[in-house]
Amino acid sequence: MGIEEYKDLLSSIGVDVEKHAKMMSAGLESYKKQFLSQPNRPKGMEYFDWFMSEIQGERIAEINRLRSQKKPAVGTFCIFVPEEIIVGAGGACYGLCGGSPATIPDAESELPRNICPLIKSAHGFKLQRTCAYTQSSDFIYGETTCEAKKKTWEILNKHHPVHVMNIPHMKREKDLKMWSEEIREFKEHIEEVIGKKLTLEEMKNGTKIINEKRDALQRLDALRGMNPDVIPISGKDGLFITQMGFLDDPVRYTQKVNQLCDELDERVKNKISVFEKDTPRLMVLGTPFAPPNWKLHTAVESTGGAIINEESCIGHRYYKDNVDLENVEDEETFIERLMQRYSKVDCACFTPNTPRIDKILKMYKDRQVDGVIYYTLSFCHTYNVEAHLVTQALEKEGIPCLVIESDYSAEDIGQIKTRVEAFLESLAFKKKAKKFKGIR
Ligand code: BJ8
Repeated sequence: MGIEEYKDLLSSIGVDVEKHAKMMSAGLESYKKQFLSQPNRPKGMEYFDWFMSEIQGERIAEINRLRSQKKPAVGTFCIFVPEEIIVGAGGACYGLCGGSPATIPDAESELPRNICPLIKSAHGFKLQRTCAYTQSSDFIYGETTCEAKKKTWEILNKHHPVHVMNIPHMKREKDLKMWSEEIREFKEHIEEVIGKKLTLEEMKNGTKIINEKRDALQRLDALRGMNPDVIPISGKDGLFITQMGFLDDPVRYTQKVNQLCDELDERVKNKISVFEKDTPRLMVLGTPFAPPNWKLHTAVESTGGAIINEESCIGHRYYKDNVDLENVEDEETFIERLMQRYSKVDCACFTPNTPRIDKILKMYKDRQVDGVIYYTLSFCHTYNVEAHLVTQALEKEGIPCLVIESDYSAEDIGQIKTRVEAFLESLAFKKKAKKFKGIR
């Protein structure tokens, strides 16, 4: 079905249907150009292509059907949201639109120009009423990870209900205790929305669903990057699948990711790669890629490189840890386990954040990568400042790194491509030299 068929639904939830249709057709066009033209895509991508066509249609209808049964719908811009509780309540937890430059001019009527584009884009979507996910949500989950987000919630709350969770910036015992309390409060907020108490079994069931989804993404991650001679899927498709994991129904999504992984498994066995032999293998580190932010991946993969992993919140940081449900017999222990899992997230909002650096070095070695790109959104102070510590550690290990700071505009695409090209040339040169010396 096309978006046209959902016009009545979209207008009933307050979407500006005309503007929304224009935006969607531009988005679908850009998707077609950047994704469908790739050679030798796995057959399993057909589902994700279909999902893209229904992203603001059938999926929105599904979410609104849940809401009509008094199930919660929660939108978020951050992976600290305890989605296990929402899914346990039978509801939907999803990422909100925040990756397009088209809504930024509107946002700048209320927000300063010099803050991160993700926040401005997201705020603009609400002001324009062009994100059907925002319009479908009972509330937006906000957190206190960075200054710009924290203050934006106060303004956004005037247009849409926001529940703010206080995320500590250190991980001392007293901080973790507070974190558990915040999770408990979040659970109570969900109970208010649905008008009933949640049982431990329901929450454990939601956790199993999300653990399985993260398992499937870990499997995809390994298939993308752990076989040095084969890259069975493009980085762009890998990123897109991960992005869709923040929107799709988690049970269906897990099944589709696993199906695709079966196909990739075969490709690895048969050495079917989507890139030519010796294409430089790159890992991307840093801030999240909210759809339709495909700028860096398109620049790299159209210039002769392959991205095999994203050390990002739309990536490895999201799925690397699961919630341990072993011997969880009461709510207290359950909340504690959720907190333990979430406190392993190594967002740059924490100080110190050294486990992130150790993890990056390990990921680099495990995946036999040729180089890394440290990507940060403009004006993201935490990731921008942390770049210094990360690049210093990389340098010490002799790991080639390119730092790119960018926003959502198309203005710097040429410049990014030129810098990536030069970086890839130097990597190709190093690769040849290593081969000559007989080292991989
Ligand atoms: S856990 S990375 S999703 S906060 S909004 S911090 S880019 S200036 S998104 Fe994030 Fe959660 Fe951390 Fe991940 Fe910077 Fe922009 Fe802030 Fe951002």
